[in-house]
Amino acid sequence: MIQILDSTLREGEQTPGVYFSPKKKLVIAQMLDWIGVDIIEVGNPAVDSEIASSVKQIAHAGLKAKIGAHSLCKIDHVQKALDCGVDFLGVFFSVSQKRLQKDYKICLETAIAKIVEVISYAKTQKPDLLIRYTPEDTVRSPIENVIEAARAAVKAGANIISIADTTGYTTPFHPQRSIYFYVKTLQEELGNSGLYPQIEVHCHNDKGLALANALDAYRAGADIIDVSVMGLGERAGIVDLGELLINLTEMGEAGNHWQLGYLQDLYNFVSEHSHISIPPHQPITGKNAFTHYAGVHVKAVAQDERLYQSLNPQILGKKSSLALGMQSGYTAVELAMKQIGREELAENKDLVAKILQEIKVIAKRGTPIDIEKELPEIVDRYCTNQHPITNGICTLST
Ligand code: HCA
Ligand code: CU
Repeated sequence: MIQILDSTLREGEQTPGVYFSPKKKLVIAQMLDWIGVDIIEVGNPAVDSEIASSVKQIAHAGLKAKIGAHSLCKIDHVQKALDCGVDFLGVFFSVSQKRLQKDYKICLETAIAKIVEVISYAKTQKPDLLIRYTPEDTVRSPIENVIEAARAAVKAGANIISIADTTGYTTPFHPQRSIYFYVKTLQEELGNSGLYPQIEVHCHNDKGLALANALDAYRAGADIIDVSVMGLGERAGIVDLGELLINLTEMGEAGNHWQLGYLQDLYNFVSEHSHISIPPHQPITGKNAFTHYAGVHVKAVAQDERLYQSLNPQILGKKSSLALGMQSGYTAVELAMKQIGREELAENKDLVAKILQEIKVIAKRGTPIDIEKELPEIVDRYCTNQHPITNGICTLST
């Protein structure tokens, strides 16, 4: 069964300007746990003592999810992570030719010796620790280097090898540049050595392909997929949690054990505290994700929502809704009037037509019309006993 690793608190906090206090981090972790993610990556305890105490607090909060720390390939970083009592440790170190030469200034053998030393240390200190090794920028590194480093890491005690598309380089269907190719090749090459680690994927969204690549990895048989709330992360971020879960759910994955009803609250919380708003047209959690607007749509949806919806909003604890504006038709106004409790007036065809005209004029201001607030005011303007259209049937005017 596919597992989800949420990295909102680690990768997500690498979004410029984003900071979650330890209290907020705990709330986010709790909500992720209710949703049912398998691993929560909280951060690198060596970066800051506040992050360390947060990792420790969440690791001891009694959550079902495994709690993880991120770590550079350094013994002192690993030790700080271990001191927090985590269940999971992610160690990353690139084996790309360029990185080895230009940044680290070491050869592959030295790099592998370092990776082995650090992983063996962690495994010895805590044998039941789940250890992930990530050859950072995996997909732009020579595949031979990746295989060699992965083999050594697994032999040293790594349980998981993560394929990191650190720069959003991969493309589905490309023969060598797809994450599918990397998952299959690693599984095969490691399998040939009698090694069967779990394969994780970490897909960045630089070309808008993070979700597509994650699904490509799923198709190839990856075991773990990294996500974050709102896809937060470095540059264009990573895979969006809600989008991935809905896609996997729709494919019948994981026996629907995710509690998708908590997604909206989690997104609202993260949006509020990251000061990054959710775009209205964001799938699943955007304000308009289940809102119908143009006349033809609303008329059809009034008969059967599925005519313009492939997803059932109820699985997210949501309902579909209606918007009013320039594109609206008669049915939308009628339905909106019923929604605000003016059923009796909704039967007055002349009145509905007049209100529709007025709505089309208001729409020219170019911002959404609030049905609950603005429509009653519009209706009330017609609601006087003297008004020729509503005379005698308007019950609410005083
Ligand atoms: C980073 C890079 C990383 C690491 C992923 C991992 C990436 O540290 O910000 O450790 O599995 O995209 O390669 O997020
Ligand atoms: Cu990343």
